[in-house]
Amino acid sequence: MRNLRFAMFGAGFWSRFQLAGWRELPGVECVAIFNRTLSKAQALAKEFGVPRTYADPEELLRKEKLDFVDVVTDVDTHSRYVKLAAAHKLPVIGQKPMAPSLSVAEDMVKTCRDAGVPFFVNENFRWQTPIRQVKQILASGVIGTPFRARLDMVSGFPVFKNQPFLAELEQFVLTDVGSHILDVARFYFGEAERLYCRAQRIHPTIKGEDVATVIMKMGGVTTVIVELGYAENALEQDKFPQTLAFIEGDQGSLELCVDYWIRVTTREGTMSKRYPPPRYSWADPAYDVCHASIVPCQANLLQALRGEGPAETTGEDNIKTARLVFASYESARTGQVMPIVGDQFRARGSPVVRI
Ligand code: 89Y
Repeated sequence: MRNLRFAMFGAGFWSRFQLAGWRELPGVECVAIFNRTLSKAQALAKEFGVPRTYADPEELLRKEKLDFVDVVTDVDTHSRYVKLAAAHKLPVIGQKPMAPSLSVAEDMVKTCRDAGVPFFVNENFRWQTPIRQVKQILASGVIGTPFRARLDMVSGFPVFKNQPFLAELEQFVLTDVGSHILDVARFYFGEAERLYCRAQRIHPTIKGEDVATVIMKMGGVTTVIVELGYAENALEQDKFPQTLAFIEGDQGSLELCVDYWIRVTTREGTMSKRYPPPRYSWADPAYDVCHASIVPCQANLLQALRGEGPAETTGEDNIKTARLVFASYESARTGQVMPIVGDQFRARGSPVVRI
């Protein structure tokens, strides 16, 4: 089996972990790194034994023989680099959130579709060990039809210390971690029909919102509440970066608790078991479950790149998550419920339904 050769675009916070994730997988190798600040690309290349670095993405694409490109840059540049890869007929993986607006995200998906180029999104939360286990339990039918669910990512973790660029985003929590949790909501409960969101800024010095609450009707039946928060207020237990869940079905209930415990309750009683993520030496222990999920996510994308099976997080699929993110902003701005109709949500001035 020939190694697939790729170039990584970007040498920031996530690049190191994604490169380490790729190294866990057989049959794939990074042959070049592009970064506008060349010294950052060089430092990363040295650490990971990547042979070549570039400060010009066009030069890289002209000189390297590649099978795909992995774009791990800031959100504002995703579109430019994804479209550049598409122009070179190269399959491309983009980072989440896909784009700074829905129209830009839709344009990226359309450009790749028109070019006949596969486009994937490195959306990894749904690949976390406990998140996948919950999916299996739901699919087993043991708790019956879920009628209500709460998914939480509420943390006191000093996220701006580790990822200072997050404090500069005009749109923060809904795009940063909201993209992940809304994607998990779709993974569990299907597509949303309508959505209401309230967003708040608690930190006085950051640009975007750090707290948001979204309520949706999903899959025709389930009321889903998503709670997001990086208020850095006093919490008895900080669970970063764990997603917690409480799901009520007509035959029982399920809880995804702190420290990866899953508790399933039916009329027979409660069963609990722990589903921790695998530990990788390269993962930052403060981000363990997130970093570990990079490996199965990239394994899934790699099998699709090899034509051996479908990818879950294609651009075509992830645009549905992006719609929920941007409908949330629209709802928070207008105070209105956003119907998510077919392929779009109805924006400004259209008829709305109040919950
Ligand atoms: O940037 C975010 C992500 O993708 O996962 C968690 C995070 O690091 C902070 O919200």
